[in-house]
Amino acid sequence: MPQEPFMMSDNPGDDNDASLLLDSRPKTKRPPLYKVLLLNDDYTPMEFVVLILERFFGMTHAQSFEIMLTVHKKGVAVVGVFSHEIAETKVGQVMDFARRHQHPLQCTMEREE
Ligand code: TYC
Repeated sequence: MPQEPFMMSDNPGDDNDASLLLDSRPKTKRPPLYKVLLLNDDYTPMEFVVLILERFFGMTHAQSFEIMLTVHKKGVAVVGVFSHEIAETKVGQVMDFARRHQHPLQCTMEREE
């Protein structure tokens, strides 16, 4: 049976699709950010938590001590906000370091709203 000649304009999503001309919103959606959380426990030494915050989160000794005390008193604190990949790396570094020193310290990540 006879075929219509192929026309570029038959393709949906091609340049003369009216919806493309009307939809002029710039696509500026940023990737989600992730909070890294440190959890309290009864066994990990305070100095060890301070060392972790200095080593992996670039905090001063004073900042580290303050955040460590917040976790100790409140049970949990956000210790940083990062891209998914960086947050995963930080959680991995903390969990490895704690495990190697046989401390039960827990570190997790959570998507920021
Ligand atoms: N609660 C612990 C103690 O009394 C100290 C501690 C602080 C542990 C923060 C974990 O994320 C933590 N030795």
